[in-house]
Amino acid sequence: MTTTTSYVIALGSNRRGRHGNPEREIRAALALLKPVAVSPILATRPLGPSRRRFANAAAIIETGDDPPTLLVRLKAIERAFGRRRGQSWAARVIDLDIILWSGGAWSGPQLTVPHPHFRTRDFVLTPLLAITPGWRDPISGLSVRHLAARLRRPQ
Ligand code: PH2
Ligand code: MG
Ligand code: MG
Repeated sequence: MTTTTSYVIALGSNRRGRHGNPEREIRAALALLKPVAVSPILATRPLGPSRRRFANAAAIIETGDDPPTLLVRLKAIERAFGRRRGQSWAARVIDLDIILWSGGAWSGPQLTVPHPHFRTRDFVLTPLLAITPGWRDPISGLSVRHLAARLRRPQ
């Protein structure tokens, strides 16, 4: 028997690669991930030191992989797209982050799920809102819809 697990993946790019501009890089990565749901691809302002605008999207995938196994696969795709390691906030051809999974919370040496910062990142929550508004963050107990509304509320 194989058990299927659902994952929410965030995709980001702010550098051209062999597939073309950031939007094309996202489309090429989506083709490999074979998602069951995909958000629109948005142009977003960079958070952090990189000056180039990003293309961002989110997707739901279903797989038998556990989180560390999926992470290895995502990193292999990042490498194949020409991503260099070790410069975590530099411009990148593709960034594939595990945001949520159907198994609740996961913590290991390389990986924490839910993604520790997704609750405060508009470029993650806005695409998520398009595909999984009702998905509940297992840590805060709040839905994606609620987290997005909270982030947008004026302070
Ligand atoms: N990713 C980062 C840092 N800043 N800004 C935007 N708009 N989109 C991203 O995907 C992004 C970012 C680190 O992973
Ligand atoms: Mg990443
Ligand atoms: Mg990232």
